[in-house]
Amino acid sequence: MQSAHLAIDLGASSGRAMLGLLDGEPLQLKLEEVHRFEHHACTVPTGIVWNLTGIWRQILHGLAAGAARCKELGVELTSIGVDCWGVDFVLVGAGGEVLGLPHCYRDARNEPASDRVVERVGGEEALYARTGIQRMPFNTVFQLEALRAAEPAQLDAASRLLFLPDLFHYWLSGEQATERTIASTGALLDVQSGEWDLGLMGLLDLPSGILGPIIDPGTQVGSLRDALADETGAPRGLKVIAPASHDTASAIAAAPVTDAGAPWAYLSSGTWSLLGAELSQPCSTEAACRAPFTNERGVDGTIRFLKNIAGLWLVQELRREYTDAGQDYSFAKLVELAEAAEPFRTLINPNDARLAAPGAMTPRVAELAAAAGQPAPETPGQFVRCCLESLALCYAQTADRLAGFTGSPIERLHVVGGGTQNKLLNAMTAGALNCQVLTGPTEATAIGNALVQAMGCGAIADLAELRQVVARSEPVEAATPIGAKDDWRQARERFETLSS
Ligand code: LFR
Repeated sequence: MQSAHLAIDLGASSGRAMLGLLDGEPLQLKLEEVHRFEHHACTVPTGIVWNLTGIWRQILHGLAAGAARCKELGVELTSIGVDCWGVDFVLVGAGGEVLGLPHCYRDARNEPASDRVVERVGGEEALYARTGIQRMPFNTVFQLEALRAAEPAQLDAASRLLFLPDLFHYWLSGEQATERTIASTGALLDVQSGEWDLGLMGLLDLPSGILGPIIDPGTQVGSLRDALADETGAPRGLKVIAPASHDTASAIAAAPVTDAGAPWAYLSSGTWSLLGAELSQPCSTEAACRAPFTNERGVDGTIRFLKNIAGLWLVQELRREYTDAGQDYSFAKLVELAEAAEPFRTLINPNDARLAAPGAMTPRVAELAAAAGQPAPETPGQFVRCCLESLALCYAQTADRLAGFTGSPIERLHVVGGGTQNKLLNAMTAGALNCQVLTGPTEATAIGNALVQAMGCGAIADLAELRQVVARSEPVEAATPIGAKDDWRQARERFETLSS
């Protein structure tokens, strides 16, 4: 065995510990799930917060399970690294103490804060020109303003801002560092240099001293604290290596691209759908701001030029609403009902801001449909079909806009992540887009996480080799389109009248 890497992959409602075993000549990766858990954002009087110590406990369970599995296999655990959703953070004091619970990015307090920040910096385009980040109300720069308004004492006491994966790396190793891909989600970096935009902090009267050293993905943060090694049975001195700590960056790193020459795009599909291209230089023009596309940082100095699309969040919230009402549909059942429902009955703009907050989804979807003069969905199948078709059309629209920036039509879309299990959505995506749609790996985030750790250990040279390993290790399927080309064309014309 060449090496064994434990990828802790945190999603917005669940987390997993995945053991990545790297072996063979040429190298191949075998991935095993050793621990999985659910977690829930909690509503408290001050907003929606994450269950920080609950997640931490589960990370330790994952570490113990990974260590035990390695012993069983007779291999040495080489490293551990954490990836997580973007933008959310904690402030810590001089003694390393966490000053308050991290707020969930869907907290309503961010919206008005984002207006105040945009006004202060002279408009949305001025902010974009500096940071190259798509305006989303939850960007860390807006969350900091919301925090300043609601909990100013925290900012006064803060000595460091840590994004959630940075915090877990700190708790694992005792060392504080900020990883670049996760930092880039916050709209706090200078788009050109990839370093903190200290001028922006000044402009917003935010203390720039809370921004610490930035490290690149694959950098060792430190070694596992002895007390944790003893508690979990993990080897003493285990390397704690920052992967691409932003989950989307890890997922895109694991796109199984072997001929990078042909124009390809990616769709990281899960709670969110992130569709874009990999660029070598940022693109922060006014047109990119309007599109809008974001310039997040990726592995090996790449730029993730992508758009945030609502994603399977819509279906997850529908499901939660039905469950709360006593109708217990599995995700697979909802997709099956959608498949049987009438095509193209109702289309919505999946990115409408009214759909972003947690809560009952059916009234909001019905409201959007009514406003657009369309029949409101009535059955679960109709609601889910409406969401999936609207997502596929939004993917097609975004791919076309993307081609306008990259200068050549997309020939191939790599769909990666948990959303690839939704075969109906894959088929709709292939129907709506005019290019080849390849799906897999499903576990892209954990694979990217583990392999960037391997890069950090010197087992893999660079991103190109990393992707060769993925392509060798994981099956990739071509999606078969559903629906007639003409129907998709007409639906797309309808969709264009709805979306911004
Ligand atoms: C996906 C993701 C997106 C980010 C959103 C909020 O899980 O990380 O990339 O925009 O969550 O953090």
